[in-house]
Amino acid sequence: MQALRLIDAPRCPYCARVRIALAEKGIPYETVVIDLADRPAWVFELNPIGKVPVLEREGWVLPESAVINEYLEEAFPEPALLPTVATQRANARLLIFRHDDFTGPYYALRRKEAGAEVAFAGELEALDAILGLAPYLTGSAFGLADIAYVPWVLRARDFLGVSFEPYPALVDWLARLAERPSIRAELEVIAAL
Ligand SMILES: N[C@@H](CCC(=O)N[C@@H](CS)C(=O)NCC(=O)O)C(=O)O
Repeated sequence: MQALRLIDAPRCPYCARVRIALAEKGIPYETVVIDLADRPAWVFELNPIGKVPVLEREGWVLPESAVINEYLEEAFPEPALLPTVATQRANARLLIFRHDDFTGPYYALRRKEAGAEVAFAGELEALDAILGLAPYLTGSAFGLADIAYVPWVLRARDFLGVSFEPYPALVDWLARLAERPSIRAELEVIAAL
């Protein structure tokens, strides 16, 4: 197989999405870690907006975590990270597409903006409601929607001091996810930050 290369930053939750998908699928890859505070100029040659993650495969370059993970799902279909039923696949994509609604309040909370705590609580409540109906965000199987959200949920818990007591289904989901080697590896990355 042609080697995959991930331009990565440990503290980046978008990079975490790709690390988790690669680990779930057991895809071998090389990592090039960059310092987000002092990004090398060549990152802008790969991605004009200078953001990571960036995936490279034999000179072909792909930025954007959600697009990278869709690519991985198509290029490496096993194990599947999207449901097989079209309506459920659409539900997964909708959650990923609307992820900015979740991260807006998350980053506002990180910046300690007024009202952010309440707004982020509303987002966690919404996730908790979904997870009250099924073990994973898009139903009975772990997949790309779970991967899209969990890096921020873990960082909110571990770095922003958010209490998860009001969200029992979310707590159970995190416990289920922590049994997966891909998530355990991320927990180690977070612990080392
Ligand atoms: N939409 C992008 C966002 C990636 C992103 O914002 N990455 C951050 C690190 S977590 C970054 O590279 N920031 C540098 C910058 O904003 O200039 C994705 O999903 O990959």
